[in-house]
Amino acid sequence: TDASKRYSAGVLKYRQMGYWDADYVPKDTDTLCLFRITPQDGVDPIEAAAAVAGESSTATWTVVWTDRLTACDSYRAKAYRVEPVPGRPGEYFAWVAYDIILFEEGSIANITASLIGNVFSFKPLKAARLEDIRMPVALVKTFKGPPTGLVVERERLDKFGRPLLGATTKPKLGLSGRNYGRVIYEGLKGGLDFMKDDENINSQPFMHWRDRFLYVMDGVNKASAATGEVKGSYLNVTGATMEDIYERAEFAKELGSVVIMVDLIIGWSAIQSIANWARKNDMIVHMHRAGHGTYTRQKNHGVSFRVMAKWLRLAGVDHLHTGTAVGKLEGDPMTVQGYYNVCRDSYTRQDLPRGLFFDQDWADMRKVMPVASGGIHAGQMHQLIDLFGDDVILQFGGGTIGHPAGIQAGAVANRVALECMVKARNEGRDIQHEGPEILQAAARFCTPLRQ
Ligand code: CAP
Ligand code: MG
Repeated sequence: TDASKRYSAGVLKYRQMGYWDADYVPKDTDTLCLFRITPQDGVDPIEAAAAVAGESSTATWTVVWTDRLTACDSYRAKAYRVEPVPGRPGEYFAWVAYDIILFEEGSIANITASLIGNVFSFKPLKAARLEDIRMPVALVKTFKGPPTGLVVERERLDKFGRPLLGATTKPKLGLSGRNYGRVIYEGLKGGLDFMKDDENINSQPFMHWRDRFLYVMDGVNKASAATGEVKGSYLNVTGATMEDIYERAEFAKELGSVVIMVDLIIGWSAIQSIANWARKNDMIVHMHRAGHGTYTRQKNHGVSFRVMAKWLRLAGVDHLHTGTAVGKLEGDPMTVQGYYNVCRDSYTRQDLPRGLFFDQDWADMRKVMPVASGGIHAGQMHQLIDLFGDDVILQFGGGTIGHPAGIQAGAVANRVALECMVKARNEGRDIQHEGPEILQAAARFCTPLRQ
């Protein structure tokens, strides 16, 4: 084929240039990456792995004179292991080690510019995916991590021993400020802990951001007063510029909100900046992973969400959408549980069935509260608690606002389903199997749940 002529051994020289070393023993201070690569037909997988190591560290396509002006050996990333992916002909796992000198301290932008900078459009590969990453403690400690973290968040909210409940306000777009505030009030009054702006609500003509914030906080304050519980609503501060984002965050603080929200699409540096702001202002940062599917969905190309979750924990988010495994959006249970581990562990252990290829020492970095969202409802409460335990926010948008008897009834149904399931679990019942029965029993005394 054309490809084999273009890329066969003798044309690619990365191996010869020193980017492959089968005897390399990774150092504790190295960053380790596992790439899934699909070389073009006729391209030697080891040469392809060496090319990934080369292009994601120091190399270009040929030897350059200026290499001799650097301590080039330690600056070269080393591909050190290549294995066929079981059951996936043409795909190979390639392990690559990067010396700590290659990365600026505390900068996800810098790490990503190297690791996912060029290699994903590199011609000798049909496809490439960054499956997992192990960052050394020495690098982890250059990041500040979540501004609040799940332990401190529970203390501030005074809520323990159960998952938290939320809901995304619907319809996504089009409500006026006053109608929007009404949804917030009803959801919180009915028993939810949080309401949430949707990913694409910013400052459109039908509701400018200041109106949204004012009416939302009015609803939050009235619901807190009515229930005696701390309540919040994730005010989406996503905007066109960092100045807009800061202005919106400052206003949220002025109105007494405990939480702000940003979308993943604002980018790594903006995320790290807003995390710094939140650390100084005692604010919880809710991360909506809008756009992640463009990186994460394809199994042979892109970046897995476990890698994104690791970078987001370092960058500094408190809540992170991590998938449901049972709702309307793709994700299989074991893989999704692996993402939850990345958010909540003190030390993440290698766990191949959950897609975790490396141990990751978090050096006591604060923990991220994972968020399950996307097409879930009270009828799945037993499955959600069984899969994810207590440290999770269960978010039902359509599953609250679509209740036949109204928004407040939807919230009541969710809170009652949650409380009865946690109680049953604490009494030692097997909720995975008895869940539907437990819900039916509670529904006899709770009209909204029955509906
Ligand atoms: C959910 C949602 C969330 C997605 C995000 C939506 O609404 O508001 O944005 O769940 O996905 O727009 O679909 P429903 P993820 O509760 O009504 O389904 O958490 O996977 O990032
Ligand atoms: Mg949404």
